[in-house]
Amino acid sequence: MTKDDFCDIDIFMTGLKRRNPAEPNFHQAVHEVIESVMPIIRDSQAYRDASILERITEPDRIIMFRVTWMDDQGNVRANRAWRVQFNNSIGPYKGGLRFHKSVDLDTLKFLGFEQTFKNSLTGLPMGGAKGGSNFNPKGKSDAEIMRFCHAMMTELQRHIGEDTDVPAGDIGVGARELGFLFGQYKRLNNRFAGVLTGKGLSFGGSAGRKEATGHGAVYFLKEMLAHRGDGFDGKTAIVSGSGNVALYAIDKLLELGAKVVTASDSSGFIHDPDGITADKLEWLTQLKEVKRGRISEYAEHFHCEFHAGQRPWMIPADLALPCATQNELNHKDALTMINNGIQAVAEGANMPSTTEAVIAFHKAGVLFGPAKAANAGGVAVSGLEQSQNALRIAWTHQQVDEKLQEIMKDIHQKCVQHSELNNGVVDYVKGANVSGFIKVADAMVAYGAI
Ligand code: NDP
Ligand code: 2IT
Repeated sequence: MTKDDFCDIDIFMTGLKRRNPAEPNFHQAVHEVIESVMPIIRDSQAYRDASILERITEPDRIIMFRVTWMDDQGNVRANRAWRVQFNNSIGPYKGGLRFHKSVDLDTLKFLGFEQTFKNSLTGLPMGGAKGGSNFNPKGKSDAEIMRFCHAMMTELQRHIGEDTDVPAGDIGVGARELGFLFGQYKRLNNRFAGVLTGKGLSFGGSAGRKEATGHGAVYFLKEMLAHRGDGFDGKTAIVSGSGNVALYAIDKLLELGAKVVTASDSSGFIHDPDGITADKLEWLTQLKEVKRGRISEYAEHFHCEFHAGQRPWMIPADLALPCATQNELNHKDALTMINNGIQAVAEGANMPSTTEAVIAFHKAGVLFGPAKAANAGGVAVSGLEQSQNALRIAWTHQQVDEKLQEIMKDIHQKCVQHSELNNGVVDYVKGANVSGFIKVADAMVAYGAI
């Protein structure tokens, strides 16, 4: 293959698929970035000479290991875990850990690849990584979760460090899991250092980290709306998920004056046409964060509809925030939403919209905020947690929130600067990909062939 072949998207993708067979999520994530950045690769002799595309799509290293733990019945159980250290050109590896039965190498490679550009967009010195396990936390006792987390950290601890790789939470990994993970790191290493983010407030966590992804996604949506002279007043929103990202996205939407009519989990969604109020959200947060109950209980408690096995995209609304998981919003959903008059979509989850759905939104002139820009607030506040840990200080909630708002504004500005108009609407996908890519690629060029 010649260097010029790397400037042809189809030829490049054929090679990538051959090198990474049976990894459709990774292929999807790479394809979207390559489409956006190919014009600048064609224009840049330096990027071509450095084989940037070939290198930036290859993880620096992948660590795969067994996690052995004991369940409450005394059975010995084994799971598989990974840490994909994708790229540390602009800072120590940084990215979450996911515990879900669906986790495999494909999922973690797509997430690590996306994280590299998302972290770049934040403007903070963070490389890209992702990790996790196919451990299924559903139905497990606190003691089982603790034993699994301790066993996982027993191996992971040798691969992480505040200047090496700093994991955090993701699906199935929240405050409880991060506490167990950090406790085991500290026990094994006899060091209290910022090797994880999303920690509890009493042991080095940052104010505002818990809220940051959801709040940040709504701040990004606010910027997209403001850019065309619009706001939240009188708008209705549909949200998927009822985990960390969804709950705090709903919280900020309510604060800024939108009406939120849906939330979901893996069993279905609730439709509350009167709107989720602050009191109802408080109840839902308790249900999900403390009782670890099912979303259908909301419908029973507040007497509204529960749609089993369905996603909320059929409910008419002005705004949509997919905040559950990848590829949860497909082409058909997008067409339904467009027919129902959707105006803007902000991705709280990672890659929740399929490629065809994104194309449909663009064609219809819908404002579309892609994950790596819209949900970057979470990792941005993780970066601020690292800074506070390094300085051994703690900023107030207000200080962190002000910085988060500035960062989301800055990401929006970068997207506008690096995009082009698509149907008269800013192409945020292109803007985010190009802006995130350039910083990482320039660092890689500066290092030479390593
Ligand atoms: P949580 O585990 O807190 O919540 C996940 C939510 O999504 C739950 O409601 C869960 O339902 C639902 N869900 C998960 N998997 C599926 C599935 N396969 N089908 C349908 N519903 C599903 O995770 P987070 O809120 O932290 O993460 C949500 C998304 O946001 C993910 O894509 C994550 O990568 C992304 N993200 C998270 C960040 C963070 O800081 N936490 C930062 C940036 C992005 P159930 O409980 O029934 O499984
Ligand atoms: O997808 C993500 O950005 C996260 N799960 C958060 C990563 C982090 O390091 O805070």
